[in-house]
Amino acid sequence: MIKKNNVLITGGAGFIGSSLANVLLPQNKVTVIDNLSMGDFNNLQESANLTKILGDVTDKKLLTKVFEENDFDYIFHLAAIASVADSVARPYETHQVNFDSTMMILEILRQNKKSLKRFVFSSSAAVYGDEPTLPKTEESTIRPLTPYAIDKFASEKMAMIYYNLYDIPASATRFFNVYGPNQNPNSPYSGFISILVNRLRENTELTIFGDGEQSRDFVYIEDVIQALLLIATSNQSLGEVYNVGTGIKNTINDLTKFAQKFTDKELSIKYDAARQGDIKDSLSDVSKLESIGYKPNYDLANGMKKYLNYEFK
Ligand code: UD2
Repeated sequence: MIKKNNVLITGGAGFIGSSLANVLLPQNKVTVIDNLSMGDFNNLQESANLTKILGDVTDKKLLTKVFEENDFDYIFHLAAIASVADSVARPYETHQVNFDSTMMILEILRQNKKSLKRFVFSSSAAVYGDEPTLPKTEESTIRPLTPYAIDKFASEKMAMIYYNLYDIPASATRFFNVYGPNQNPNSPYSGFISILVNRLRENTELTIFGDGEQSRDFVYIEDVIQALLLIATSNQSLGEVYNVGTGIKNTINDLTKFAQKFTDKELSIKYDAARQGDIKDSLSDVSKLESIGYKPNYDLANGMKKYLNYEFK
């Protein structure tokens, strides 16, 4: 567990960042940087331990100042433009956020890492692309198909190189499909589950792209926080990258049926053409993460029950 430390969370007002901040805040000083493109400072608990910075991770002047004024023990670099499709539409702009910001932070740390214990970079299962062998281990073929996936892969590799060459203590995660409270449903590229829950709440039409038989490894936010904390604190994880999932896959159709049954609501559903570049199936092998103590506590049914109870309380 991380206690009495100074922690920086980029993207700390977003879904994963704010969930992590809220777990760390009671016992740590937490600085959050966020440009509120998807995040919301209201996701964060009020706390004397919290410093909120409204700003962009591509702003070198701002980052330099933040690092001059603070001595961080842990850095979780979660800020990103997390939309694959957006990276296809705006490859250069997303590259600046998804790669250049990582490089900039690593470079600041190379010049003065102070008392840094760990830099954790958030990568994505997108790096595996459409290579069909399942489940994905960290050694599986990497076949990035979009600027997003390339930037994530390049960032995680760069972090590992900064560990090997310059002794910056770095680790990386490859998130599968994360879901839970405070995930913003308002972008067309928001996570499917956040959109589904929003449609149930507002009683509006849900669009399923493709036949709905595509499957994903959906991992509940609490298990993701467990993984982030383990990766940040384990000695074994230095210079290593980890899949973060559950090792179980579910289809979009099954998930939709489950959510309707659980909430006793019937949705109007429109089936539309599959999204360009959509992956048919995605599934993680989490044995590497398990080797440092990870034990997912939520399968999809339990995670959805908790999430839906929270949303419909
Ligand atoms: C997830 C990540 C993405 C990247 C990728 C790696 C999220 C939000 N996105 O993309 O950042 O890491 O994995 O492979 O976690 N869908 C619908 N209707 C909707 C929205 C989505 O049918 O309104 C479908 C979508 O076409 C896809 C599935 O639901 O087949 C899951 O979509 P997603 O956007 O939640 O996540 P994914 O796997 O495309």
